[in-house]
Amino acid sequence: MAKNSGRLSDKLATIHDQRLERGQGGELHQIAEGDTPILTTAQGGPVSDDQNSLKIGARGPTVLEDFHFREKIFHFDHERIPERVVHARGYGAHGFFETYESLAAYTRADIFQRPGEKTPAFVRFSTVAGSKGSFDLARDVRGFAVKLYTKEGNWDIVGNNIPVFFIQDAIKFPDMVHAVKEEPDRAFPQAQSAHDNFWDFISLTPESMHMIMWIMSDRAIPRSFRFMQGFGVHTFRLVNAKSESTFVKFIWKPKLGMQSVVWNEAVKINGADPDFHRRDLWDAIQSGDFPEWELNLQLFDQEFADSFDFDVLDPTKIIPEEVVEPIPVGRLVLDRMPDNFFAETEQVAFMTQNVPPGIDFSNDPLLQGRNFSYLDTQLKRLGSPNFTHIPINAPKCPFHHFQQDGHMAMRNPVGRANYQPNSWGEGPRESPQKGFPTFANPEEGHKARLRPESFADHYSQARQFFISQTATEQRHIVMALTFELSKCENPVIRERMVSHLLNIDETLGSAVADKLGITKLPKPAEAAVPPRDDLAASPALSIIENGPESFAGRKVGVLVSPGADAALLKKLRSAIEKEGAVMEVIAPKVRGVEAADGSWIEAKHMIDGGPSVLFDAVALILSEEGAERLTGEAAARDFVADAFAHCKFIGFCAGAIPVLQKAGIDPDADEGLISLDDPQMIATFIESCRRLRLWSREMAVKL
Ligand code: HDE
Repeated sequence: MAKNSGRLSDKLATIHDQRLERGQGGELHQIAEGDTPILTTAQGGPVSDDQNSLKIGARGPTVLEDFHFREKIFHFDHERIPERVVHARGYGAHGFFETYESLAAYTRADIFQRPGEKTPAFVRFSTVAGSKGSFDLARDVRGFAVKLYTKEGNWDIVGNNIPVFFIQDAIKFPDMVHAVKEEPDRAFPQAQSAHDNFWDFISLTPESMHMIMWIMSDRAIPRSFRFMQGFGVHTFRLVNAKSESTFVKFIWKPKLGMQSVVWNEAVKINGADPDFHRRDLWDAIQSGDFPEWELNLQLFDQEFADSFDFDVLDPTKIIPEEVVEPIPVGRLVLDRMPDNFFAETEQVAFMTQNVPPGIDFSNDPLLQGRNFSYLDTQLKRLGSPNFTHIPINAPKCPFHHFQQDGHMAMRNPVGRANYQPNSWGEGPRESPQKGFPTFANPEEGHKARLRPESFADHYSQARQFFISQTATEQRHIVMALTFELSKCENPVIRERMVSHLLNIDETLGSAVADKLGITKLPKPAEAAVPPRDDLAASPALSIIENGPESFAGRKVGVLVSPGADAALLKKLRSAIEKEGAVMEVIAPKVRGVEAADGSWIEAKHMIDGGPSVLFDAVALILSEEGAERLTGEAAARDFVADAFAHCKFIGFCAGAIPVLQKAGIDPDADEGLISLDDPQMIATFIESCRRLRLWSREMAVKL
């Protein structure tokens, strides 16, 4: 900080530099000069002036000698590292994993030996298609990558919120990713699959049909990271101390239940708050409402694998929960945000090949390809083979090896011996007993570029997913497909997609065709093997069927006006908070409003900045006069109209009725509109909110 030297230029430059500190009572006061650390260069040299570069005279040229300026700009110029090719936009948090019971019978993995054992964890959630600065509510798969710092090395479960993938062989990944990202000539659209290239590739890749059902479903527009499931996708192995292997699939289930938004809402959230998901995680953790997931295992043996309808190595297939029941084995709690986004969330390096002894791979060809890819990508992004020296990537258990040197080496071997075997008695040695024991799976065959015939059924599980959805969710799939395909300029691509949909479900195919204005249905696509229609519906696949039991963790937005009923608002707040939910007040002005009883109601948002799409339910506590004024405001009308159209529960007092009416809503339209004039009804409002949405309204509003 430049101190006053009496020069006019210093005064001009430092006029705003008042370092403020918050006192115990929350008041701000200026920090005393002696308490401020001295600004230095990266070399540690104290800086005398950080406001003016070194010049010949006040208006003369800048001199090369200004090492402070040079270093500062040099460092700034190099602040960016390449963003991830996929999953560029992400948000992470620290936490821990707690083991419920010993799983020693299945795995020797240290993390699963002792009940109650807590293992530090870091999780990064992400979207796949968009760039780092894209919006959160893209229709997209979400990454769900978990790093567990176990006592036998880091274990990364680099999963998604969808249990299947687009492709069966890793060699198709670059094509798939090129196709979904912005088109190379025009460099748009950003973070959207609704364009020709994506649907061209998909319609020529029938193995993607199961995944298409998932990403056209509400799974691809989650309400928040806290309300989505995570999946390891591939079949892995657990290996016990006797070298016996059990196949396993990993599933993370959110304690708060699943929840998604509707598409019209997602589009508006992206405008109102592009950081909706990261803000949600930040707010929850900062307020002490720590999100939690249970790790579930689906365990099965070779005999089951041989008898199952599909190949367990095929990553476009699931094993329905009704067929192999998931067993909860521990919980993941996220309780701390990173101190610095770049250092931790941006630099964290997940790798599928990071597995501790007791966890092993299967031959899933997608997993095998990933095991190659992730190491490569870290070198490109982090720029040095020493990326494990960055604290977020370093193991938290003791580690010893002879790797040395390279860019940014922070830890080199100590002593004379940097090799082994050596006669100096120095350094670590391998341990056949404790070291990673690769499962000795017998392998044989001819070298060939082949796709197994057991991977050939591309439609049956897509159909199973579709028929497992509620009518509301099926409608959303139809609408999503229609929206996406309507953005394709080439009608051939639309028709080709419809020909696949007809193989999945005839009503689905014809509904989409109808909405796209395709009058003559194409023939169903040629299928490698006949699609099956005998797979039973799996209720576990529906979000609506697996929603929460309470409204905890959700948010109610309450619109107030001057003259509002403060007592009613207070009762509402206490009921909402008792439920474990959050209430936020929206007012015509951000400072808040004066209530009828003269008290002051603080607001968090002004009406234009707090649209109802940011909340799970809304309430209107308005005075007659306040409502009258709000009826003239588009933002207020949109607030209620959107809440209604998105099937949200709406609590209101009598004064608010004109605003409802102005937005075209009959206050008696349905059970989702709840009068709060009788405070007893607050309980009814909260109980209704537990259902999250009044889906029966959807047909009436025809979004
Ligand atoms: Fe990834 N993936 N992936 N992926 N993936 C990356 O690694 C790759 C796949 C997933 O928050 C990259 O560090 C290949 C499936 C997540 O940092 C890269 C294939 C699943 C993340 C890469 C796949 C995933 C990534 C880019 C096909 C779900 C973000 C940056 C064989 C099970 C992790 C990076 C984070 C990131 C390669 C397919 C999940 C390029 C080759 C299937 C959650 O290495």
